[in-house]
Amino acid sequence: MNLDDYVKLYNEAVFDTNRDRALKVVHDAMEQGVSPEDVVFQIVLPAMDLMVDAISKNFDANLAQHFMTARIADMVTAEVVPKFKKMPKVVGRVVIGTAMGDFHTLGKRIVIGCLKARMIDAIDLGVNVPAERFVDEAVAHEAAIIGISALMVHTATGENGCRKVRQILRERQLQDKIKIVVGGAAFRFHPQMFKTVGADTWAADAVTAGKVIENLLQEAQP
Ligand code: B12
Repeated sequence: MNLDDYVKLYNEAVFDTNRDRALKVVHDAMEQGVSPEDVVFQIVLPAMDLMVDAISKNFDANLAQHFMTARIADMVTAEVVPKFKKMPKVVGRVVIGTAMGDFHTLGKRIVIGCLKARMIDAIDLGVNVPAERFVDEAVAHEAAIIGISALMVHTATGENGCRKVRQILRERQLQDKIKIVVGGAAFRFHPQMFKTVGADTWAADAVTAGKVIENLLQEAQP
């Protein structure tokens, strides 16, 4: 079998939400000489892209499929990346959590899977995160980006969410050092809303989040 065969088998497995089969495909591929780098960049990340297209453009995938694709990507990259010939440089660090008052977790978890697959160190702050904690944790972990997930209009636009994080960054004169990226259903329903709540940018889905955050991190580097 060649790389294309493994790509096909892996895509089938994640679309079937079959974690064990997906992991077996990866293990078989590596036993047959596919490099760990090709596993991540030719198999796992393109499968995430396919899934996002399936869910957002063609509407022929569901939430469970999306979720499992990201979870499997997270597992595979955790196992395979340490086997890279040259350890890829971590692109940067992000702290990410769900806004105060918001307990929705799925979107954030998927985003974290995608970030890790892109060698971005993502620290999960959990749900219902107070604004001060976003900033304190970003400073403590020297993260260049705060990611805020908000699924409800009031947690996206309310005084205890992104607006307050922005205010604290301003008060502590951290605006140039730490950027804010937002996402979640509330922002998907109103794509310009990130500006009114004081975020630097936003992303509509986890794959785009990975790309947007990677670009921001690269810009932030001296
Ligand atoms: C599943 C769900 C729940 C589950 C949550 C389970 C869990 N563990 O997460 C349960 C049942 C618990 C729940 C509870 C509630 N929910 Co609810 N829920 C949903 C639902 C159906 C799907 C959300 C979801 O997981 N989507 C799938 C993920 C993958 O998508 P996503 O979150 O958008 O994330 C993607 C992107 O947005 C982006 N992204 C996400 N986060 C981030 C962060 C960053 C930094 C970036 C860059 C990108 C990014 O990437 C993700 C992956 O591609 C939505 C409807 C909807 N259309 O979104 C309602 C919805 C969000 N819920 C809603 C409401 C009202 C509630 C409740 C108040 C209901 C109630 N009366 O109790 C409670 C609130 C609880 C609370 N305080 O948080 C409303 C909000 C309405 C509004 N206008 O504000 C919605 C929109 C449903 C509706 N149409 O009314 N909910």
